[in-house]
Order: sequence, then C-alpha cells, then structure tokens
Amino acid sequence: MDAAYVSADDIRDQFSKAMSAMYQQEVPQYGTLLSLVESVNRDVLEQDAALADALEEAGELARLNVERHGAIRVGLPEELSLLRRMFAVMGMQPVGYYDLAAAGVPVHSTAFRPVDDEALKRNPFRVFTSLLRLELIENPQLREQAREILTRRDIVTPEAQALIARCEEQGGLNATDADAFVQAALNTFRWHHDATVDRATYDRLHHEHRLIADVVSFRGPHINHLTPRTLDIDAVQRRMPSVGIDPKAVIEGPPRRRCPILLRQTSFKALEETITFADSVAGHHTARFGEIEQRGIALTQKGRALYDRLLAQSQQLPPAKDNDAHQAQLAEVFEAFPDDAATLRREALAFFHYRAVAGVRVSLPAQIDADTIEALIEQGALTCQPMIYEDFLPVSAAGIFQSNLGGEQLGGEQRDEYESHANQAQFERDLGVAVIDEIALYAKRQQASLDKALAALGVTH
Ligand code: OOG
Ligand code: NI
Repeated sequence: MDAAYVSADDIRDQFSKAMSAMYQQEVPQYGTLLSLVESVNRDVLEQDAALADALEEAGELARLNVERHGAIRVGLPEELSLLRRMFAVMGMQPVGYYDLAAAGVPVHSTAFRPVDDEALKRNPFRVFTSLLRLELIENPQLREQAREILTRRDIVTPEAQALIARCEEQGGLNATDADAFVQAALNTFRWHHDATVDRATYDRLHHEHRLIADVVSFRGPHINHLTPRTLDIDAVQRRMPSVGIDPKAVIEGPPRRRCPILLRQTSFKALEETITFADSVAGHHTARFGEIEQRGIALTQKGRALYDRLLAQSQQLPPAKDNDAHQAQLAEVFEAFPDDAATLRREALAFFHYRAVAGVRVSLPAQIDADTIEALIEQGALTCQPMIYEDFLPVSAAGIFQSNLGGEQLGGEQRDEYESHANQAQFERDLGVAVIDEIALYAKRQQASLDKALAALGVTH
C-alpha cells in the first residue's frame, strides 16, 4: 500500500474510539459500565500475575482497554452492501452467518471484523450487523409499507459515500480524508430522537415486532450497544447494581471455567427514550442497552459440536431460579467439557497460537505429526497460547435480543419461532460477497503460527 495512505487498522482504531466517545455522550450509563469493567480488569490482573503475564506475552493486554463490539440493524439489502463497503475501509470483513429467525427475531446477521493476527492485536473492533427479513412480515400491506419507508432514507451521507468510493479507487485514504471519513461515517450510527414515521405507523410496525419498528422508524441504524471486554464477567454482573445498573437475569453462554471458552455475555435493560413522531406526537422507544462480555478460547468444529450439545442438554433442565442457580446447573453439565489447555489441544477441541522458544535444542523424528508437536512442547521448544474467540454465539445473541425486546425467560423457554429457514445464500447475495467461515479462519491462523514456529526451529515438512 502507498505510504501516503493511512492504514485501515489506524482508521478502524480512530473510528472505534470516536464511536465510543459518541456513545458515552448518548448513553451516560455506558461510561459507568466502562469504569466498572476497567476496575474489575485491574483487580483481576493484580490478583492473577500469571494471567497478566500470559496476556502480555500474547499481545492481548494492549488491546484489552480498546476492545469493544457494537451492534446495528439495517432494513434493506442495499444498506447492508453499502455498510460492507464502509467497513472495508476500516479493514473489517464479514465473518460468520447467524440466523436468528429460529429464535423469534426476524433478522439474519454477520459480524464485520478484522481477520488477521496483527490487525486483531491492534484493535479488534467488531460490529454485529443484522438485516431485517422483510419477507417475515406477515401482513403484505405492512411489508410493502415498511419497504417503501426504507427506500426513502439514505443511511450513509453523500460525503461518506464519496470517501468510500475514493478509498476503493485509490486503494487507501490520506490523513485528511481518513479524518473526514471517520467523522462522516460516524453519522450513520447516531441516535435520532425524531422518528421518520407517524405514531400510527410506528404502532403497526411495533405490533408486528418491536424490532421491525426499531429498524424502520428512524433515519439510520443507530448503534444499539457497545460492549467492552472484561476478564471476569461474574464480578461485573455482581457489581452492576452497586453502580446503579440493573443487569439481565442470567449470563449467557458457557459457565465460568479455568480455561474460558468462547464467549460469555450479560447486558442491562434497554433505556426508555423519548422520541417525537413525524406527526409531532411524543412517545417512547426502547432501543439502546448496555452489554459486557468475557472472551475465551476459540473452539474447533469438534469443540463447538460438544459445546452445542452440552448447551442443548442444559436447556432441557427445569429453569433455574436465578443466575447463581443457572450457573451451577450449567457448570454441572459442562463437566463433560475438558478444562485444561493440554487436553483441549490434544483432543483438538480448541485453537492455539504456537511459538518457537529461542535457544532450545530440539531432537526430532523424521516424520512430523501430532506427537512431534507434543514432544516439542514437552522439550520446551514450542509454547502455545489460547486463540481468542473473536465471533458471536447465536443463542446468546437471541437471549440478548429477547431481554431487550421485553420478556427474557430463564432457562431458555420456548419463544415464538418464525417458520423460516436460515438463508445464507440470500444473505450473501444481499451483502454482495460471501461471508468468511470463522472456523476455517481460526484453523488457518493456527496452522500459520505452527508453520512459522516449526520453521524457526529448523523443521521443514
Ligand atoms: C444484536 C444482538 C447480538 C451479541 O453480542 O450477541 C449481539 C442486536 O441486538 O442488534 O450483539
Ligand atoms: Ni452484543
């Protein structure tokens, strides 16, 4: 890339910081949550020197305080593909496909995020992006009206569109353009107190599904939460009430473990906000909420299948009375999931980053296989660290959606499902490209780290 251009990583870093500043202004509770998470993270690192060292060595510590994900919802295919181009300017690509219709939410989604090691270390900012499935609106008149309302809006300013096009043509943006891009792009995600529809239309959309009203009634896809990463989500959940924040009933995802896996999340309830309808009538809308997450190791296909099976098994149990009881039930079911790094590696349940240790003499057999790797680790020539899960979990996402659309249920009770199937092919047509398979991406990164480490040890294969 031309040296005159700002790197995509720098633009993403600038943008995520600008987004965080904007959201702190819009939602003061978010600032409170950030302070709480920072204080919990500081406590954890002080109490656990080994963890602090491991994170430092993996280059994870530097990104911890800048790390967050946002979420937005769009209404039309054209909006989705335009945002795909906007995120590409920041080095973010669509990874993964999530079908939420099965959980009663009429959207399907992907996550825009950086994909390579260096970019992730620099700033792993991600945006969970959902596309409304208009075809799931049962009433044909309402469906057409929603579509028509959406076609009248432009969610990206002309200035931002021009800068996206310039970046695509030139292969980058200079510093002045990059600054202008960050400011112009930010506008897409702002909150608007004024709805574009009148009260009666809002009520009809809302009656069909609260989420449909949220997507269709406003000028753009306001960011609905921005989530910092904590090292101890149980501590944050416990301490939320002491800073005046009321958390949702349960922490989503796997239970607490010695080797954290995947993703655990909790959130606080959506804010009731005053809005003005197009016919000047005042009203309320709940859209924005707060969320925190703790990230663990990425799982292989095999590990993920075991996770899904155990999660499904835990959902068969009678609903627990509170989060502590829920976590205790979950922990019991998850005893079947190995909880030490060596077993996770040997059984190929999780992904690791390998590194050569300088100055260790190795003796190797002629044939390099899985046993060789174990032997090298035993000889101290090779070390490995957990590869962090960078993606999302559809069951957790559905739980977060539900708790903020009203009516969270403990124990994953039956919710209204849409009679619909995942439709990744249609999603990709609307997006304009195929989504990247997240598991293949982890596998590729693991292999690259192993190849590099073995080469450094003088092993060729
Ligand atoms: C997205 C909910 C999903 C997560 O962290 O799983 C999500 C939304 O409410 O739009 O952000
Ligand atoms: Ni989220």
